Amino acid sequence: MLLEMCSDIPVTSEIIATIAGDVYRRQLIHDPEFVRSFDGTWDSPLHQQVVHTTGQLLAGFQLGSNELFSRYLSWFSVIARGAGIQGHQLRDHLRLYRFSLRDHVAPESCTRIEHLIDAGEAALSTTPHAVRCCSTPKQPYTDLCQMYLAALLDGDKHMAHEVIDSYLSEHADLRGVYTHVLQPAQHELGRLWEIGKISPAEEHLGTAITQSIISGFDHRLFRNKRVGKSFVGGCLDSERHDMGMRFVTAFFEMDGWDTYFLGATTPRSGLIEFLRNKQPSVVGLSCSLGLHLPALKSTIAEIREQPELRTTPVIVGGYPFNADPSLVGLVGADSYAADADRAVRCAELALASLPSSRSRSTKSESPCPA
Ligand code: B12
Repeated sequence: MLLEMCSDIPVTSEIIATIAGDVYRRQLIHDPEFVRSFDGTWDSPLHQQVVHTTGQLLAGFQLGSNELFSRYLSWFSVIARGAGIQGHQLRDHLRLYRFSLRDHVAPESCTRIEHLIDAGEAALSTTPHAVRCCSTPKQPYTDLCQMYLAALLDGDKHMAHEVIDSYLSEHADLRGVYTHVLQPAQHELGRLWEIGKISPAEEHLGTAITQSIISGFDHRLFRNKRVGKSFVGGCLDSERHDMGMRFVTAFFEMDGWDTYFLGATTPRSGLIEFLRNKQPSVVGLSCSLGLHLPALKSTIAEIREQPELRTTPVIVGGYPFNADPSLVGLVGADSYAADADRAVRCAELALASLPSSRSRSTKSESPCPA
């Protein structure tokens, strides 16, 4: 039976698994060397990566965004080339998605999804296979960030704590440390992992050190005067990247908001119930993987349906939005900020622009100004 897909009905994990399973089987038959190279080099096996790719493709289809899949493919091509896979093998691999979609998806949806693959293929041949280096924070943080990153790469937690503690003992500049030291160091860990310069274990270790450092900041966040506003921040039920939202809630806390950070992988029903009980001034949702965007969109729609939350601004942020801010409107959020430093201002603007009785359908969604 051919699957009917439309942008209103979420693509289930079963549909993704069906298409991905088929693509993977075809890949094994067509070019087993591709599978061997990938599995021998990259940290997640190819069949898991094919699920990821299928999720990104169908997320692009559901949201009506060509850009999402093209950008994902340019990321994937870095990984694939790192695994020794040639350009023609990559293009053949993409062709397998076309065959599989034709077998499983009704013709009209299939044609639209194939347009995304066309756009992605074009991006493959024009994108230089390099990733943007994030290790260039502005002065005066450059040295500090380099020292901190070196400590992370050595797995030296004592040195990492020492670098941060000694800076903070002389400068009351917690915001600068978050924005210009810890964040770029984390992004750089991601870049080094992506190009195969460090292993997943080294990336995990560095991340664990940064997590332990920010846990020690809690007592510095809580002493500001309260402003009588509240913020609930969460990540969706399959989103494990919660570091960004931890930073964001820290900045709200420093500005005197009462914050509730729900952590990674918050189940949707629990999130909605929590929001209905708490009725915060602003809700923030973080998303790092493009394939989670359709779930983010339907979660925002469900928040809007709750009478208690009808006028509550929902702001979003994370890796895919930084790559393509037009996704903010596509998921139905009120606004977005590129980093924690801008998030509070973004929430305040969203609150200030609330008409007394607002119509969601006519409201314009836009990123906050820098
Ligand atoms: C650490 C990390 C992990 C950790 C997460 C630990 C944690 N507790 O957060 C672990 C190991 C779990 C992980 C897993 C995976 N990861 Co990862 N991960 C990263 C990494 C290296 C750093 C993330 C981080 O710490 N950022 C630091 C914070 C402070 O920065 P930030 O997230 O950008 O957040 C800021 C802004 O974006 C914004 N913001 C964020 N959220 C919000 C929300 C609101 C409301 C607002 C206003 C603003 C805002 O403000 C934040 C603070 O300034 C990134 C690299 C990167 N460039 O992001 C990859 C990255 C996001 N991961 C990636 C991948 C592929 C994965 C995996 C699929 C790997 C795998 N094969 O298993 C899994 C998926 C897990 C899942 N289901 O979610 C890719 C995604 C690429 C893509 N095109 O999709 C990245 C980009 C790495 C890379 N360069 O290849 N990962």
